[in-house]
Amino acid sequence: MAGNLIVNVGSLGRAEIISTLLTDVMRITSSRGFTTFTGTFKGKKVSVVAIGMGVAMMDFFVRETRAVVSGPLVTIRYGTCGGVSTLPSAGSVVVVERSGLLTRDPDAFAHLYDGSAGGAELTTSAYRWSALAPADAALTDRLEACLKDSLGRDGVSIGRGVNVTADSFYGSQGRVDHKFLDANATLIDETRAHYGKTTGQEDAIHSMEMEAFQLLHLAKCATPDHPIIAAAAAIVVADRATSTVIDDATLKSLELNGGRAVLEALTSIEVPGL
Ligand code: R1P
Ligand code: URA
Repeated sequence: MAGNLIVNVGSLGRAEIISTLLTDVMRITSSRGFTTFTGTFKGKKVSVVAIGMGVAMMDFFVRETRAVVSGPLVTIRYGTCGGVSTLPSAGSVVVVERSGLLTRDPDAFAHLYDGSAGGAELTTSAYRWSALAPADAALTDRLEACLKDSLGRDGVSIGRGVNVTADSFYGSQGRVDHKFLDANATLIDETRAHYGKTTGQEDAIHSMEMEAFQLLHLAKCATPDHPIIAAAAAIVVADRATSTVIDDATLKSLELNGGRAVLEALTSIEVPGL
């Protein structure tokens, strides 16, 4: 059974690495495909849950965890992402201040359904950008401070900014695949321009991944008697402008040391009712 303090990650490997920092660990895998490690960190009960990928899995995680945990739920996403800013590079960690959701509009491609349009170009954007959902401010400040403390001393750069959660790793993250019509060759630039305009900051977006928006959005939709306090950070595994990627040893070190910082943040935040 999960505790009130939860680290959620995508991959089982990352959850296993972070769970080595807990004592008295119990491991459970559910039929949903989630693996939960529950143990103790600095005297507090903490769970680390591997939830898989995408908005739908985050939705399952938040709603089904909420259903079985009483009292405030405090959760930090520690994921990986692509770097889409001029600032963070592969190997840095980005703290998510706010996140938008980038979705593909399937109806923009509906003219292809009867087979007569061939490879016709679209005349309008086939993508939509949501308003930005904010992370919990106090937990985010704590998370940033803990990451700087743990990783900053190894020279890892810690950025902070807007994240974009995409509904796909491919089309909606601007990966051009000539085997599909995705109308996405300029999508990253359009996304930068869109959030640049709505935030008034030219270089507002830092990261692109697939879950953080749903976590922050649902936390804000939680009813007052069932509060959810949520924050997120992500390791930049690939810089989209330069195609630089980090190696496996660097990733594992960022998972372990960043994971320690996430556990520090979760267990040191004061939450009324906990
Ligand atoms: C895509 O490879 C996956 O990596 C990122 C994305 O959000 C998506 O889930 O996060 P995780 O490494 O936490 O899974
Ligand atoms: N995860 C994503 O969703 N996108 C990336 O580019 C890297 C990791």
